[in-house]
Amino acid sequence: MENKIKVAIQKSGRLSEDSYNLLKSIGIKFNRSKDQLIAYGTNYPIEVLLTRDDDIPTLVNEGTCDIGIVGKNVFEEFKLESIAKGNRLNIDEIYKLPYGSCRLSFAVPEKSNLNSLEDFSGKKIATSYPNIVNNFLKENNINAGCIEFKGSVEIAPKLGTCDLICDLVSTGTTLRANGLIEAQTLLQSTAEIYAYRNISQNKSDLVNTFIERVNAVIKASNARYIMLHAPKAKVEKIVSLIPGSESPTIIPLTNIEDKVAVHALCIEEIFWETLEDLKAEGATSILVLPIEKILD
Ligand code: PRT
Ligand code: ZN
Repeated sequence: MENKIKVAIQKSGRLSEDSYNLLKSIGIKFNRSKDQLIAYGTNYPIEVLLTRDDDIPTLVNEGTCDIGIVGKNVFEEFKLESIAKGNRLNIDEIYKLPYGSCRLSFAVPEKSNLNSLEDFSGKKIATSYPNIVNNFLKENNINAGCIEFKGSVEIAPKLGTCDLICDLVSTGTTLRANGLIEAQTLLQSTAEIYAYRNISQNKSDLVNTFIERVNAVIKASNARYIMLHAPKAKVEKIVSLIPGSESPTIIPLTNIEDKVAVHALCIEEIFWETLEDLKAEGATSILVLPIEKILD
């Protein structure tokens, strides 16, 4: 049996660069195939398939790939379509990533009188996510029709094809440019790691190591190591101001009787205001260092 994991990521699009960088950040080095569609790990038993994002859930669900990185929006649509068709789901969501964030929302023309969900009854909704939308309408007892669009959903109301749309929104600029107002949100999405449910034992160890490494890098990305000198009388107060720190190390200082060094790992971001508060309590020589990896 092949002792190598296969990972599918988006070839070119909004998630490509972040996904490729994530693989590099966990220490994997690659050689690309001649056609550039597969990248072979040179120092980890891994093959990375570069593909359209829409194909990723199917590749993982069928076990062609062991892991896939794709937006939750794409996965949810695949899941609901599979359920509607009575197809078996062999794919699990295993890790939420901090990129690709967007939301799937209804949007209505500025000059419409569609003010609440109830007003959508009897209307036509253009979307690339018919299964998510139909499921939402059903759950909310709204009787509206869906028209499937593969792209450029935002122009559909102007063309008179629909009354409102349901599409991904990030900054909201595209909606505004098309005279649309965001209404109800159906789904919050980010890129996520999905895995094949029936992974063989020899591969599952490799997948676990892969996820542990991802977790180590992602946890570290917000974390900081803080070092400072604190007056002995103020140690308790100063430690209480350090955000998300677990049991800081207190070290005596050579030749300085009334101060100690405090070292702490902070798993939360440290803002300037916190540093200013620490200083106000008497902390000196404050150093904040980035962290590359955290293994628990
Ligand atoms: O070619 P392939 O099929 O692989 O790519 P694609 O064209 O289907 O997808 P792509 O690369 O556009 O997006 C990949 C994934 O990025 C999506 O499935 C989401 O999970 C995520 N993502 C994050 C977004 C956005 N933000 C986003 N803003 N995907 C699309 N958009 C579009 C949206 O559809 C709308 O047209 O951007 C426009 C809105 O953006 P704002 O900033 O104007 O609101
Ligand atoms: Zn796509």
